[in-house]
Amino acid sequence: MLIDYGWTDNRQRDFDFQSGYAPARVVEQQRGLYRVVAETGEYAAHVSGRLIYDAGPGALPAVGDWVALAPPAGDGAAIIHRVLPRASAFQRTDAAGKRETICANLDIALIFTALNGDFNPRRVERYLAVAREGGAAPVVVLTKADLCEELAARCARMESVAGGAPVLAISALTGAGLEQLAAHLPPRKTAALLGSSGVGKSTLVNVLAGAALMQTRAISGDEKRGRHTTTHRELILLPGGSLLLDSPGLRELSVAHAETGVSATFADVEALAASCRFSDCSHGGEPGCAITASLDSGELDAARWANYQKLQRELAYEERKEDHDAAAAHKQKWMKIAKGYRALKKRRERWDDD
Ligand SMILES: Nc1nc2c(ncn2[C@@H]2O[C@H](COP(=O)(O)OP(=O)(O)O)[C@@H](O)[C@H]2O)c(=O)[nH]1
Ligand SMILES: [Mg+2]
Ligand SMILES: [Zn+2]
Repeated sequence: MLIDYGWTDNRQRDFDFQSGYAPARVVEQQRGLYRVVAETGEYAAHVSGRLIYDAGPGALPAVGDWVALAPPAGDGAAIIHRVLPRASAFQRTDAAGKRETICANLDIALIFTALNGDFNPRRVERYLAVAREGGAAPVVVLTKADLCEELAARCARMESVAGGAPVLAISALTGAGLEQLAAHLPPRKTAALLGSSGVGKSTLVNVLAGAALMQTRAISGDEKRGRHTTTHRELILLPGGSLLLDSPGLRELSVAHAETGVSATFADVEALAASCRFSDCSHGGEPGCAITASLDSGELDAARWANYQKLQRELAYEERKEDHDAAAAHKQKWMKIAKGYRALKKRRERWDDD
């Protein structure tokens, strides 16, 4: 059972069975409540108080995590005592500035974008950066091929930004491309589904699963409305043996910390920039600027260059913000210490006076 969920010989060898805990994988999370799959079955689970107390930033369990579990005694919930080392993870910073893991142990990131409407290579570049940062191998999935009349041109445009990641066109409606997609989803490997709402992620999950597992957006006037969802689950074991992760949190991934991912996604642009005559070239028309030359010749797409600059600005903004936050926290800490010291000194003076 656990092998179906991606448990490997290496993990088996490294797991501390002496601890009395059992290995399990998190398949769903809703706030503090988890569902996990262990060798002996599926359980509702809580995180132990000790783990909550000890957990560093992003260290609490997330969907896809392997954990050390105390199975339930009687009808109670199981308890998660430890999170096993992650092979990869998608994280974000919440509104309060705290790091949070959205999902873990992903092998593949399926990056969805629809072939109709607002077909947008810039958004895909963003997702490519996030996927690479998270340690998952990206596969670009172009959906709703049945609604697209310029399939070959759009595929070629995507390929030009994908940096070697496979690009596949599919239709959940006609079944086109599904076999090619299945070839990228090997058994026991976990693939996260990235992409804006409405591009057809849940529809694809249902088609691949052969069941209405995920709620899909109802078309207005659809008489079938209200009967789609049977079970909600974020990590889904497909009949073909691969695992798909369709978590709501994945919609909120930002490029904020994805410095390495951005570099990998724009390796061509960074190589060009490195070949400018001046090492501090601002690419604003200096002599010997390789970027300007490539933009002029059309070798570098202006929109791609603009997106690279935009993502760099976002990274820089995030860095400055964090420096600012860290400086503020540092100052506050010292002010508190200084205040405590002054209060202590005052009390001492009073004692001295007595
Ligand atoms: N024509 C067409 N429509 C699709 C296809 N896949 C999904 N849709 C429709 O797109 C809408 C959004 O799909 P959904 O799976 O809910 O998107 P999600 O938000 O990414 O999960 C629904 O109305 C689907 O019926 C497709 O391959 N072709
Ligand atoms: Mg959906
Ligand atoms: Zn330059």
